[in-house]
Amino acid sequence: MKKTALITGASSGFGAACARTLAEKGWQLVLTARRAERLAALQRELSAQTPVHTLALDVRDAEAVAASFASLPPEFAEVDLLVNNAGLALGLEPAHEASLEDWDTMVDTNVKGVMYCTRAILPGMVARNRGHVVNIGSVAGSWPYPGGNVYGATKAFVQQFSRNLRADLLGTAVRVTNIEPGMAETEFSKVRFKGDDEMAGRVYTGTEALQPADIADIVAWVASVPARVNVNSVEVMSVHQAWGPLAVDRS
Ligand code: NDP
Ligand code: 8X3
Repeated sequence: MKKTALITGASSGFGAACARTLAEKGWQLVLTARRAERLAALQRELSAQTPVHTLALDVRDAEAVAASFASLPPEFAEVDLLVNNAGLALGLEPAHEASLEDWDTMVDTNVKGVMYCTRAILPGMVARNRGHVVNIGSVAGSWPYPGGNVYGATKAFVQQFSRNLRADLLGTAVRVTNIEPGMAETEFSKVRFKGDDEMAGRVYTGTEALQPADIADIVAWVASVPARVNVNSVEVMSVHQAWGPLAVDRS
């Protein structure tokens, strides 16, 4: 019988790539995001390969997350792999100029969405003593940069939440991994710059960023290692990205 992966944010970027890679590796899929038409297109693409169930869902809606995960069709109800991928950055302004509304949206999606999805799926995993939660964190959760303020802080939450989950799950076979990518070419920058394609394009111009399939391969790998192995975290950057020096004000 096929194992079931539930992917949030499957309508684009890493999430869609995870769907394609996991389908190839023999997983059946529950694909969720807000844009139902994108999920339907992905379902049409993949359903010859593997069973796919789609769920239009906003991860910020605690009740909708709990209700829709509790009423998955029986053949998809036992989730073996939860990929908490839905997330976003909004804006790159310094903290004193940033929009509070953007900050709320990032906290609601990247922090609370991950909490809601995990809390809904985890009891079944523990009861079955089987399962894996893969969170998509970011290098921004460990390394500060100007304008990263709340986005980076939400990913620091994801990092520590992942570790604390594993602490709670000791004694079970349920695994937790935090994947921490650097710059990757998805719709991330288009969302961050609110539809400004030129600004978004500039992020990736003249360099070679990570591609969605690179992250999907890592998700598939951490899920495929022997059951005794828990990959706690994977930090990954393009070879064209590295850390900068500490900043000093000499004005
Ligand atoms: P994309 O913008 O391409 O994809 C983001 C996905 O998240 C979309 O499928 C979107 O679906 C979904 N999403 C956003 N808000 C919600 C919501 N409220 N409810 C449900 N789904 C939502 O970006 P990426 O693929 O790059 O982003 C995926 C994850 O990777 C994010 O958590 C991001 O922070 C993280 N990340 C990205 C990096 C990058 O450089 N690209 C690097 C490090 C981490 P829809 O709009 O249809 O709801
Ligand atoms: C996305 C990577 O560096 O834009 O999490 O924050 S970065």
